[in-house]
Amino acid sequence: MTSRPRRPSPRLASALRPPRFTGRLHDARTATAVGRWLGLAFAVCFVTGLLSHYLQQPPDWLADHLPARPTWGYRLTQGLHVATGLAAIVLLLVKLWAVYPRLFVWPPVRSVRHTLERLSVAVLVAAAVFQVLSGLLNIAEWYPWPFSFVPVHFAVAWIAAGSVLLHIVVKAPEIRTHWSRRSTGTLGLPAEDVHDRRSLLIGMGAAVGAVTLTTVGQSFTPLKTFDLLAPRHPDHGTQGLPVNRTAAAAGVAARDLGAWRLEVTGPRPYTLTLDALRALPLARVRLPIACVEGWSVLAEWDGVRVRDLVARAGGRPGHSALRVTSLEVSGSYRVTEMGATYADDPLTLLALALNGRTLSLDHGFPARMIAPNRPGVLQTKWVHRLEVL
Ligand SMILES: Nc1nc2c(c(=O)[nH]1)N[C@H]1C(S)=C(S)[C@@H](COP(=O)(O)O)O[C@H]1N2
Ligand SMILES: [Mo]
Repeated sequence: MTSRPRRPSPRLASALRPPRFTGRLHDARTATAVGRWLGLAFAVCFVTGLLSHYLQQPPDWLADHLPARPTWGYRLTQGLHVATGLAAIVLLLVKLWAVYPRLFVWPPVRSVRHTLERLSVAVLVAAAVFQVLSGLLNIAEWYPWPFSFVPVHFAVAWIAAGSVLLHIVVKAPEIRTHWSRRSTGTLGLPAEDVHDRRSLLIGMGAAVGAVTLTTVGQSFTPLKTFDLLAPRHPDHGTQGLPVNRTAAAAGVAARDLGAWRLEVTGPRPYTLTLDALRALPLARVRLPIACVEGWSVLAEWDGVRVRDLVARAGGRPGHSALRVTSLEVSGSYRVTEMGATYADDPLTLLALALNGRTLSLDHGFPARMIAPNRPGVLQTKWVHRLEVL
């Protein structure tokens, strides 16, 4: 004996039915076409992000071997990190648009395998959205969250990278089918689809181009005229250089600097007044400040070579690292460490002047660090103590 299953009323049934998507661009082919650009942007962003991370927080065994060359290295890699991250926002939106009808696939779970696949996509989407949004808010210096940006952005990068790899492996058959243009015929897709897809991709390219053109001038200064949307303009700031942390924000006031002395500790410790420092042999270097937030500017710096200060304190050339302490009252970059390659580099200065004039208070008066191929956060301002380690 079988009992007839109870049917829901027609109205309820139509309310429960998932929406139907008739647009033809919500398909695997579009997802592949957009996905390869998104994958490329994520790959560049991930690698440059790792570089930035290990330049800022190297493990002990690496700290004394970080490369101080090329001088523009960090400027390039961090410029790319922020540019590809911004481009990824556009690409991610198009990709999500192409695939979102799958959220309505019914029934939502079909098998263990299907469930796992959907969960992995959920993790991927969450991690990708988190990375581009947290990065965007970071360059705007807006932190509307209770955690600290750097460790969380770093950790989620691994989750994103892992889930992208998993996604590529799971989707490999579809990616292979749709990768090349030639597969069109074999799939028998109607011709108008090709044109629609091409229009979508051209629109996406134009949007990426517009975002890049209006922001990349913050680090790629030949395009600075078009830098309309980036949070920083390379020319806006005192002495021709933007200021991230002002003296006021750091709690450094001109009236406290009267008694300033540079203290250098090591086997032969000493202190120097500003006049004594100025009387030492000075060097002039052209080096960029390259902020982790993506902006960078080339400038001319005058100061005392750090290797000379280290040698005078009895440090071993090429082997001594430094701990640098700022007058700043509090803040994550009050005390920084400099590995031996930087400390020994002839271009690394304790700078006293910027673009031909004494450092302004906002740029770190009386003395600041400037070293080649280093993240801006480590170019410590308002230096007052060097410990030769
Ligand atoms: N003591 C101290 N130095 C610091 C900072 C800081 O917060 N405290 N900020 C750094 C950051 S994030 C950057 S990008 C550079 C910017 O230098 P500028 O303000 O002279 O352009 O200074 C660095 N030096
Ligand atoms: Mo910075």
